[in-house]
Amino acid sequence: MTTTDSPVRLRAVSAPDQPDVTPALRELYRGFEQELLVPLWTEIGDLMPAHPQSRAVPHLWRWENLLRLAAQAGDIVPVGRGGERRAIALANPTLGGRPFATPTLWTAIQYLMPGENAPEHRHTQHAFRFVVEGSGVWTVVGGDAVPMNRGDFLPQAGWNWHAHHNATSEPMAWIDGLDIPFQYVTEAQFFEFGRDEISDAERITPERSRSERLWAHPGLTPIAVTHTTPGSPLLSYKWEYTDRALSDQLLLEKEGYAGTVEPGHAAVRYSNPTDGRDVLPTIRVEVHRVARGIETATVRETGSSVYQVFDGSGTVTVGDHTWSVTRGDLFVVPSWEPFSVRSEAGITDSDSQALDLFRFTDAPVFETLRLNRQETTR
Ligand code: 1HN
Repeated sequence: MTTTDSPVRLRAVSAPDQPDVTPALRELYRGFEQELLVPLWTEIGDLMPAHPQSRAVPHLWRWENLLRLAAQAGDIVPVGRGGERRAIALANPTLGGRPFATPTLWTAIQYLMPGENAPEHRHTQHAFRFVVEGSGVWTVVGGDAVPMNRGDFLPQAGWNWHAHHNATSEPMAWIDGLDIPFQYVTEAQFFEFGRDEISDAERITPERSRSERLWAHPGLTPIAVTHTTPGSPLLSYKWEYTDRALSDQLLLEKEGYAGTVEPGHAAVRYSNPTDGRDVLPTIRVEVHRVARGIETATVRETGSSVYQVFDGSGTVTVGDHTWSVTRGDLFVVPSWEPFSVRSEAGITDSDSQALDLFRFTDAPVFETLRLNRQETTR
């Protein structure tokens, strides 16, 4: 390789912490370029920052815009083999136009028209669906048809066969979260096409999936069932349970008992019923309820998050950005950016509408690698 072809480009610069720029130094640098060598004294800053400096930036996507564009795509773009899904990903403005919401997390709005089927496939990427509004689609995971309704959270660990079908006369939208950007770095991904059509026996519309009938009984594990694949065997966490867990935390707080994160701020994490750990190996998922008029502490953490407003409205501050947010809006909190929330104050005392935030993060990866750090800054 000649020096001019080398991807290594070294510039001799005059700086207090750099060697004097002499003909000998220039020749040394050409030698490094030719041998594909990079000396530490020209590179260290950005590789070992004193604190995390995310390549991503805080950003907000408005649900009304996503929904409008997804509906347009519904009219124009067919769903089928090839693209596989009518999923439209959020691209963080500083990640080079790639469909990455954060350096580790993918987020998309997916849209399925009446009667449509998204064909079966499987991949090593861990995924979930969350429904902010609408119903009528069943996702079929390993032959188990799982209904999707407002507030339901559907984890979908890697390597499970899955397809979706809209059994109604209305289009439906939801969000998908996956660890695609993280797995892209690992270079350990696999993907396989399944059948083009699921069987009639699977194109059913039960109110509860088989997985829920087996696993969705609090504190009760079926004795004869061993679950060995990664992630949760429970394929849907219905909103009714999430809602009750959050409202009970706030009621208990009023009665003088512990349980909330801080006054007026209830939160739950979706867990795997077989071991109590995160629902997916690489993704943690939580729902936070911030009571009317409450402002949370400002927290920063290593690792990134994506939030979707499930209900209510308020103001969120991420680093230097402050946004008013309302139902469906999505925003990103990059690593180590300070984050706080203020829910809208009630107009009357009887106004009970809290701000409900759905959140997912890459925390399980950071905890496994012992890279998790958290700081309350105010
Ligand atoms: C996928 O399989 C789904 O199954 C959604 O709904 C989004 C984005 C990239 C690759 C596969 C789904 C996806 C995806």
